[in-house]
Amino acid sequence: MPTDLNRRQFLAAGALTLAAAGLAGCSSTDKKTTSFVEPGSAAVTAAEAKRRRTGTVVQRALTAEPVTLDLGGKTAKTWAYRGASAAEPLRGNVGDTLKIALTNNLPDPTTVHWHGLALRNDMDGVPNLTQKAVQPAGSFDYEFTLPEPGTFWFHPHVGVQLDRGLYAPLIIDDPKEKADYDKEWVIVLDDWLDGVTATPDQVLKELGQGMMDHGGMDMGPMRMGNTLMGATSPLLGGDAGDVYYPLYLINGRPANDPQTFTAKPGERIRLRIINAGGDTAFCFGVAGHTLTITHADGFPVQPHEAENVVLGMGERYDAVITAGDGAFAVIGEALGKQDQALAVLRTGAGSAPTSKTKLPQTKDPAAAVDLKAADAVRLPERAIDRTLALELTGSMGKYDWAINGKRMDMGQPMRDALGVEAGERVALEFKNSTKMWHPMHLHGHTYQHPGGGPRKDTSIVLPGTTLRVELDADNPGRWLTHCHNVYHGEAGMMTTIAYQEK
Ligand SMILES: [Cu+2]
Repeated sequence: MPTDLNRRQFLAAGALTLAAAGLAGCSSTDKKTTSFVEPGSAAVTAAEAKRRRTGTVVQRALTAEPVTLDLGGKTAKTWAYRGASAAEPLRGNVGDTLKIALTNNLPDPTTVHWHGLALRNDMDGVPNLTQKAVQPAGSFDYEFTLPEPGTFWFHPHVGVQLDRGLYAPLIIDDPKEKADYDKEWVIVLDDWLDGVTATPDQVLKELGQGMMDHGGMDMGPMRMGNTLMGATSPLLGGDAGDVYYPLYLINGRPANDPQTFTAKPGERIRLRIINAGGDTAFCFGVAGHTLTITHADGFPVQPHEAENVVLGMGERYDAVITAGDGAFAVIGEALGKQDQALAVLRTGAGSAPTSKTKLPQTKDPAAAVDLKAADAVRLPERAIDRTLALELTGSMGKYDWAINGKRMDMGQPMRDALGVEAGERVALEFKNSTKMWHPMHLHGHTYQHPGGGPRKDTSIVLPGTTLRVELDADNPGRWLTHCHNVYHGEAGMMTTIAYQEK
């Protein structure tokens, strides 16, 4: 019988051997051990130096702090950013240097992750992977080149802080782009509970206790504490979400105190729609208007007309509408949850829509599968050098969400990673073996959907399906890929893709 100490040593040695064998299995080199590029390495600096730069510096201060909000008469104590919000986006031109002085006035550590940006790895904002978390009363200077134009956003990458008020859009303009519209509005959809019914940490605790499988029940959503049972949507292949939210917001405003956007009839308006929710997919539309979808996750697509579009958490779509005459409901229907976020488009007389105004129920709202990348951003055809299998596993009952059966602990330094080499064409195969949909997100890259589909960084993977996407490994570093359901991610549905040192 080994002693405890010997047994621990034995197990540790076994784990190392397994990790090394796993890496050797997907490496084309004959190296016995593989080390990964460090976030602060010369390779990361060299990749940054290759980005086109304008020389302009956009400098802003951002303070994460406790605040009290008035949400349509409900008082909510929450955490938010001073210096940016849904109503006050950060904005710069492609090639500008963004310089953000973050101050942490929260009682907990935090970071800022710049969602969707192929930025330098050491500015990606992932604690224990690309930087140390910023401690209470501490600060951190983010500084990086804005790599691509488009609709992006940012949020913390610590715990479930994202489900508080800590998020805002980041809009990157291309001065050379022809503006084929008269007005532009940013529309941030969110599901809200913090300071109203619970904190996100309390919700995570409740979810962690597990829920009954309610497969087959069709009684509509039923609230149990801060969780929901039976919130289903055929658009999401069944279970739509598991968290009860008392409010749904557009640009921080609830349905009983909606924001009113004004325009003239006939004006063309570009909408930049962002789902900043924690556990809610939205079906978005403007009553009486057709959306012409022009961008997915910041990147241009061949224009596609639809009544509505579905956004999983972390996804963005840009769409152009031609304003009608009157007052119209701008709606984000919270799929499966029998509630909605509301704003108002007003161009003339007419009574304002209320929270009871419904979107026309289209059979077939648009989603990524309906879109094709614009020619300018389509990846050139190339043979695949490496395929990474990412099996999504876990269940509501055990709340053991994982990738390839491993639950990642964000509180620990990186122990292993799926390796890639710079210069490779890599295929990612997200195979959803769970009974629930997952909005999967990759940091630092924009992959392409199959068949010339859209370039994206966040994609809905329906239960029982496999989504295979391709990317060029051209941004060295250590990058997370994870479920953007903030509760699934924090429970462990995350893993790391890391560049091997050459
Ligand atoms: Cu998930």
